[in-house]
Amino acid sequence: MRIDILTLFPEQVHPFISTSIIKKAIDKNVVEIIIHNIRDYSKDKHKKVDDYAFGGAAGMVIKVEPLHLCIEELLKSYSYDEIIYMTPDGDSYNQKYANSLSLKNNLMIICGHYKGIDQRIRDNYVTKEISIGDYVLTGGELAASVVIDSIVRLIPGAISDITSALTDSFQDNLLAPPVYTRPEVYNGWTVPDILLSGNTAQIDAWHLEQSLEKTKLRRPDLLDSI
Ligand code: 6GU
Repeated sequence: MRIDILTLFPEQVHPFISTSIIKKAIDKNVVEIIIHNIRDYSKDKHKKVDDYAFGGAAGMVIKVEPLHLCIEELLKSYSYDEIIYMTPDGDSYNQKYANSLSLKNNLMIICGHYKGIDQRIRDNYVTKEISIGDYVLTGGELAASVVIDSIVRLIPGAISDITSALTDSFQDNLLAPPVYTRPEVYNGWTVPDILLSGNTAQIDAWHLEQSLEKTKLRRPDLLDSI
């Protein structure tokens, strides 16, 4: 997979792709992530990339030209399965969405700032608009990083234990059951006997029961969609 990120703040995304699973996936050529600074495409002599909103709305808007030039430059060399704009007024992001994006080859992700980007970019290029939750972040960079993390870990080869990704919370619309590791007793605190029994059928049943119980308590809305 190739992911192109368009941002005014490359330094916010950079540390994220230089560590952990994402870094390993890049090193293993499972994914290629290229960050583009929108400001490099400004024709303005002061490299200005934002301007006042027409109609007098409060806040600055990212101008159409630098985004247009940056996108067109990339389109000369690549075609994209999706051109994604990160925005709090986008569609809600969830595991199902992550699963579907993880199957794509080329993604472009545009990060907004201030009051957002000129609508004409959204109308003419963007194919998906994503929000990661009902709160407002300063910019799309953190949200893009969240989306990239959730996608890359699903690509075969990115994490060594694929069953680990498949048994995550949400993968079956259930929250994950509790987990324990050695020692069996610590500070007088014990591990449920069933997990030490070696009876895999009973252990699977226990996991499912715990998942259902937790989901019923914390996220009953998830059970409606099963
Ligand atoms: Cl994608 N961007 C911003 N700026 N804020 C958000 C968001 C995105 N998703 C939730 N809040």
